Amino acid sequence: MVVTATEKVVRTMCGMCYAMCSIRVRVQDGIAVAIEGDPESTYGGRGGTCGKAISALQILYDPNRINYPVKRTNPEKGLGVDPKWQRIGWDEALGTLIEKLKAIRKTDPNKLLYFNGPNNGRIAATTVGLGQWRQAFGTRNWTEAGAGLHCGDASHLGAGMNHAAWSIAPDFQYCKYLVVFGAGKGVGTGHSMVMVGRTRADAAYRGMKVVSFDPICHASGGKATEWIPTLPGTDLAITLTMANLLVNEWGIYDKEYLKQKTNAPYLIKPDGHYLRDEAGEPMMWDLADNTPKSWKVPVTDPAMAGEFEVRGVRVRPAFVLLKEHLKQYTPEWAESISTVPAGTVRRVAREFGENANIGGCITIDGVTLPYRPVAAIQFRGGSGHSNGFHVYMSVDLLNHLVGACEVPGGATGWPARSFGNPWTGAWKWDPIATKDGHVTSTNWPTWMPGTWPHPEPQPPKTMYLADLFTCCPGFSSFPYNEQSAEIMQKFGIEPPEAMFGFASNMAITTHELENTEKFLKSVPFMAGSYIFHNETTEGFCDLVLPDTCALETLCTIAADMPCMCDPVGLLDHTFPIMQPAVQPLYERRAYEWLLNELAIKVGFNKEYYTNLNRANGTMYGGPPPLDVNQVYTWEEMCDRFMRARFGEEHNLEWFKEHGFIKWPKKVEETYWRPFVNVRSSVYMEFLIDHGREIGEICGPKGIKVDLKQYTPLLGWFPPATHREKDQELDLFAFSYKDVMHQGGGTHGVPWSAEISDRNPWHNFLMINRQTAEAKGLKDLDWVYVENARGRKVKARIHTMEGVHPQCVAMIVGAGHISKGLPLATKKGALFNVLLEGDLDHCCPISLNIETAAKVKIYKANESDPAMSYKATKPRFDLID
Ligand SMILES: Nc1nc2c(c(=O)[nH]1)N[C@H]1C(S)=C(S)[C@@H](COP(=O)(O)OP(=O)(O)OC[C@H]3O[C@@H](n4cnc5c(=O)[nH]c(N)nc54)[C@H](O)[C@@H]3O)O[C@H]1N2
Ligand SMILES: Nc1nc2c(c(=O)[nH]1)N[C@H]1C(S)=C(S)[C@@H](COP(=O)(O)OP(=O)(O)OC[C@H]3O[C@@H](n4cnc5c(=O)[nH]c(N)nc54)[C@H](O)[C@@H]3O)O[C@H]1N2
Ligand code: SF4
Ligand SMILES: [Mo]
Repeated sequence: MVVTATEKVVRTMCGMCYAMCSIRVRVQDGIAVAIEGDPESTYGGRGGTCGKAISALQILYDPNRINYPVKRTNPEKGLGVDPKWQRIGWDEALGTLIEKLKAIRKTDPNKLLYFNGPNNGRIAATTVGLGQWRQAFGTRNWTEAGAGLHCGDASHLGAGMNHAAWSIAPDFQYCKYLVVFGAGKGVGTGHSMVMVGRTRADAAYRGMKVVSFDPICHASGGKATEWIPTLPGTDLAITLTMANLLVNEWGIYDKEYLKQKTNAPYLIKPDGHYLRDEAGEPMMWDLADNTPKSWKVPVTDPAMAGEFEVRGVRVRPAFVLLKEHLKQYTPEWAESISTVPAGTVRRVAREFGENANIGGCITIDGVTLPYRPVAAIQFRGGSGHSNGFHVYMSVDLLNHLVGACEVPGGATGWPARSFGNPWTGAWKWDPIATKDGHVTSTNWPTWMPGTWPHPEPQPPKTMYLADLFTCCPGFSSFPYNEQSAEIMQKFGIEPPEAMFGFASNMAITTHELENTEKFLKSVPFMAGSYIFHNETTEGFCDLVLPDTCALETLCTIAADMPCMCDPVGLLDHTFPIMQPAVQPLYERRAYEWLLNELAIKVGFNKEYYTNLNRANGTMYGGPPPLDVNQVYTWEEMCDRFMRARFGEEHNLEWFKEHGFIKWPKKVEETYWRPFVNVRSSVYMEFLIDHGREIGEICGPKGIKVDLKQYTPLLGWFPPATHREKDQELDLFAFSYKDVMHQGGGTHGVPWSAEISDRNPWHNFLMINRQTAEAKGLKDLDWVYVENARGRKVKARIHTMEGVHPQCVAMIVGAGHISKGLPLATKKGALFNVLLEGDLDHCCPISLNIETAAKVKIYKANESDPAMSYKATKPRFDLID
């Protein structure tokens, strides 16, 4: 970056997505004029950024930004209703909010439904708000718009259980063969995006092969060596078949890994439960002396085959059951479900197994490690379905079968292990063994204390039902969906009196709009901090506060959710801060500041500071940063956080100058699996009891849950799209994300909007050319896409070869109707209208909703309404 004498460079973090890469901002006479990646920081593209980062300049100076607090003067609420905003002062805005919060906290704090979105690149504000602030206020109710329920419920659950991590990525530094089931890792989306992209590009140059199963040849398929078109929600059929071929036909599996690092040798009784010793610990059969032993004592040679009798009970290792169970999943059967030719499934399975190099080793920095250069990964595309948990676990089963977990070249959860920084030892966490020898994390960012075990299901008290469906990491389509009010009423869960939070557009990002609208209209008071108006603020907020954007924000703990943005593989540990490139314009005030201000004024700052001192993992080396009997400014808190983590000399001033701090990662941190005595699950014993308990809680209330999926062995469960009864619905509709957009937050940014105007991937319905022709449709025709309930959206088609002939697809986040986003309105279509959110349409284990829909399409006129989001047809029960 060339800088003149009158200019300065500010080192900070990009806030355009949750990867939050290190950037440098050039500031001329107090005006931010250019952005580039920070070449010295490992946190990001080492100089590069993605296209979105640059457009942050336009967000900073956008004339449509919210610059002053406003209040609603129109008592009517609803999508598309004019709120008739009236500008007010901060004193009045804060006064109203403080009074409301005080009253609720005094009577019943659970009547506050706290909300936020994770998509804004303000991760600390998200986690602190949802975690420490909400807890200190005292409400057990929160919601995160479409987050989790579209993308991460199944993935984070599975990655937590099996990798003590939020997500998994291939170890691109050593991987040779990667199979992707619906993820854009390193090609446009996902965690640590640009950093992963950089290492993936190097791997491609080195010759790594990537096979992408995907219904469309967009970024994931387009950047792969091989794109294999498949139907949405059917990855499970392919992965189960690959597993069957590996273990039953070819015997390609890492027996030593399975014995030592998974529950494959645990002995299973005829009722499906573990055989346990007197202390309740699961047991294995030691072939060395032919005796059953608890996992807690050394077992020299755990049996992986055979049948044994212990205390009069016939038991078999879980691996025997798994092997037998998988036999039913043949390539021909997988083809009948997914349309992927049997020979292709067979070939990919074989290539995966052969590249796994089972038994091979590599020495890195003097440490010899197993070398398994293959990985199978997925994210929202794969597991965003009503069979999501089984999808995640069966994709990951492939990694476990060949021993490719947290070893060079394999699938690595990030960041499951950190030894702490060399100065103070802070920033430290570990994967450790807990109940039944299964792995858990000492740094887990959800409501659960760790990644395992999952609490017993309870009659729910929370609006989002994660205390009933306790595997759900905490985000669900409750209380927005059609069944919510009924279920809440049956369990005596009181509706909220107020909603407060920031940066979420839940009115349109959750699922179909009809029931979300109904719920949001029923909430008496809603206040939020935003940078732009959107469908949620205009339709439902009574009070909107002007937030700063990332370029105006100070937050030294912005990198506190390492699972979203930390350096992957062996790349250096790096901790950057977010700091203002320019002072906040107009009357914008940072949400981080607002949280502190409200805690002080409402009177729970002591609880808030206590929670902040605890934080996740061992974030602090010495004494906690905050004296809970003091009152601090946000700036003082930012300074204290840094000194407590990185030593007195690394105070706020030091970080303002340097932007980030880094230190080398050790081989044993990244490739921790061989060094830690923990096990992952290839057999889910706990699901038997969870299923029974959920049935006992829900059955008497007349609430139907698809309990068949509560089974310890991974199996094929057709997603809702495959259970749809209406034969007229001949196409699968699904959505994808694109590197140029972040959720629905960027479609109104001028540069991004201009690209979208020229790029068919952004505003069109993508359809296979032959399919369109067979329906008498041609490029640029207008059509309605309609789901089983008669909800429909109008879209313009773009025909191409690179989409499965039985599918249509749209970008997510387009089709805005908000007045506050003039460049985004009337562009593209709002895909979510087509998604139902009820229990029929969600994974009964993780609560991930079904993100694909069976639809029909038919010709429309350009002048027809953009959508008709209310159901015209009754609800059918899809659970049998
Ligand atoms: N640029 C950008 N980056 C982002 C985001 C963004 O909006 N834009 N959002 C962030 C968030 S919140 C998330 S959750 C992540 C999401 O990150 P990803 O999950 O990586 O991204 P998606 O594009 O949602 O889905 C990945 C792929 O799955 C495919 N797909 C859809 N259904 C199926 C299916 O059933 N099977 C298979 N095999 N493939 C399927 C899609 O076509 C797409 O190519 O990205 C994060 N990063
Ligand atoms: N239509 C649609 N539906 C989706 C998705 C999608 O991309 N589009 N993705 C699915 C997934 S995977 C997820 S995680 C969820 C996401 O659900 P949401 O979080 O509701 O997604 P966004 O549409 O990105 O909305 C984010 C809002 O935050 C605002 N914002 C951005 N930066 C800041 C900031 O610094 N401060 C404040 N106060 N506001 C800010 C944006 O202007 C935008 O209004 O939605 C799910 N559903
Ligand atoms: S990946 Fe995300 S954080 Fe990184 S440069 Fe792009 S938008 Fe910014
Ligand atoms: Mo997401």
